[in-house]
Amino acid sequence: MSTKPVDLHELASSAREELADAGDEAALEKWRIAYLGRKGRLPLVLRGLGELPLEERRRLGGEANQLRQELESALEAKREELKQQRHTAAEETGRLDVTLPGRPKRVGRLHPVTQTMREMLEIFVSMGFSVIEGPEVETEYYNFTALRIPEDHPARDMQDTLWLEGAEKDGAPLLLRTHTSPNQARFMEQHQPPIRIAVPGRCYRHEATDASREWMFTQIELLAVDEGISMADLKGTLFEFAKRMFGQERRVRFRCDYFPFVEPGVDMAIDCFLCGGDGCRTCRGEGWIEVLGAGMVHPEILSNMGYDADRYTGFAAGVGVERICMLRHGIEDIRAFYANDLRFLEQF
Ligand code: FA5
Repeated sequence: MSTKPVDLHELASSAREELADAGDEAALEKWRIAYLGRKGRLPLVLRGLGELPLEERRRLGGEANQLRQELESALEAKREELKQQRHTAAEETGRLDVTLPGRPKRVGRLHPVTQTMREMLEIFVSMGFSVIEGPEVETEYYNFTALRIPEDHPARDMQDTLWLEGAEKDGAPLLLRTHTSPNQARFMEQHQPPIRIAVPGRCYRHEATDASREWMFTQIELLAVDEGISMADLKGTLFEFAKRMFGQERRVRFRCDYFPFVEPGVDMAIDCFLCGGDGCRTCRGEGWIEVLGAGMVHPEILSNMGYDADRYTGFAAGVGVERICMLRHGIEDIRAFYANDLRFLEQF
């Protein structure tokens, strides 16, 4: 049987020539159908290979495939070239090519800590707390003194402070608040019981950072003052919060803790999501992650605010929002929140 000799060289050079001459999208399509389409010249060659002797088939098959790749890339390049020409022409004549697809806009989203903060506030609001805010640049008085933390008291060292150099108010130095607790005094000075407030906001400490500590973090302060408020209200509120946030199965731990502005004081921790309580880097080997400090408002503070401390009692708490967000989503390192890596942030 005789087979018609296949002249790939002739095919290649006429394909290249015709492609170079194609001046618009329609000509390109015509060329594509003629050379690469299902019934095009090159596929025809490839289909005809079966009739050739093995050696010839191998050699020609390789060359034809190579040519196909070359022509496909040349087609793409030509398409791009024509597109560029259209752009330039449109720019020159001032016409807008409305047939070009637009560039998609990146859609923004809320930071995971903001999302968690809003979820937490929703829970507290549903329990009757109102949301208020206070300043991030604070006076020494509200951040420490009004909270029974006098100058030179070691409790000031518990929260390493970032002072604002050269800034002062009424002769007193200013600082970046180390916690949201200054809002307890700020609010009580201006209002009478009953009080139920939740105060979200950024706090700053001169900390050595690690997997669970940042130098900038977020807290929500809770304050409830009324007649007959007891430790049972404090525990009830915080347990209910933990259950709504994490579900029934999560374990919660209360321990005695010391804060000069409460008596008694406690801290609340939740079992580590990562190691389940065995101890790991994220929980610093403890098996628990501390999420908040709390306690019964010290009677001396209530009196200083002009309240009758025999009639009114109250509880306060300061919850760390990043820690709640970490527990919620299984985030191992707090530093990921503010490293500005979109690959991390876009997951939420
Ligand atoms: C306080 O800040 C007290 N103001 C809390 C308080 C309020 C106690 C009202 C009593 C009554 P503490 O320093 O423990 O306490 O911080 C409270 C929570 O804030 C911690 O449990 C933690 O969740 C979070 N937190 C504290 N420091 C950091 C930090 N460096 N990075 C991330 N979160 C932190």
